[in-house]
Amino acid sequence: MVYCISDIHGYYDQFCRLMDKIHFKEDDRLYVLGDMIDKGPDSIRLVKLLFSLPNVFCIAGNHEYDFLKYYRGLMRQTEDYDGILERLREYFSDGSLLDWEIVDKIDLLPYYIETEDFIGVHAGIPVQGNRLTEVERATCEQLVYDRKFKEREVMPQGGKCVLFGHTPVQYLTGKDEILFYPRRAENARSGNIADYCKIALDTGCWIGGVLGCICTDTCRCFYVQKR
Ligand SMILES: [Mn+2]
Repeated sequence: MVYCISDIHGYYDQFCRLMDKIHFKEDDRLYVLGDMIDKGPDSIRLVKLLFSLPNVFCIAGNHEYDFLKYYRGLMRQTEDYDGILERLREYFSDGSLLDWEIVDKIDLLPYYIETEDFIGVHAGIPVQGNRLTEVERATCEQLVYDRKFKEREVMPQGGKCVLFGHTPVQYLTGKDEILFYPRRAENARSGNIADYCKIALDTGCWIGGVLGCICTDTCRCFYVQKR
């Protein structure tokens, strides 16, 4: 099975409980749509786990992007690499776990993923009217900070379903659950991802304590609550 999640924000324990709940195993795949770090207690512990699993594919969100901006700023100031690593460790509540390998892996994250069934981005893809622009031509900033894509009236027709995070669904509907945008009203409960133009995945685990993921093969959603 293929799963997708976003905005885990350092909630390592909750993420592990969610993976237990879906019985995530070696022949499954998980796509993580950015904002793995910041806010929660275990950012580095979480990315170390994600980067160590061959069937987990991560992209960058605005929190990884902002971290990389800070990192590049330090690199311009000094060649004292031990000092830079020290400063980077102070960036995270569990920063003592940070090493150069993790910094390099964050630096190498892509900014979107595309499968046979969907496109995954952190915040959104620029649209012209109700047409998606080509995701490979968007800038990293557009993909991680987009403010327009989440809006209800943006219903891109044609092309693959777009999965995105970044804005807690609570801010859109008041509910901590994954939000589906069907292409046509009669498809409102479809189990086929092609029947949706976009799906919002950020359940806002750092606000309401709910972390969710979707199985993109069935459009079933799974949730765990903060303990
Ligand atoms: Mn974000």
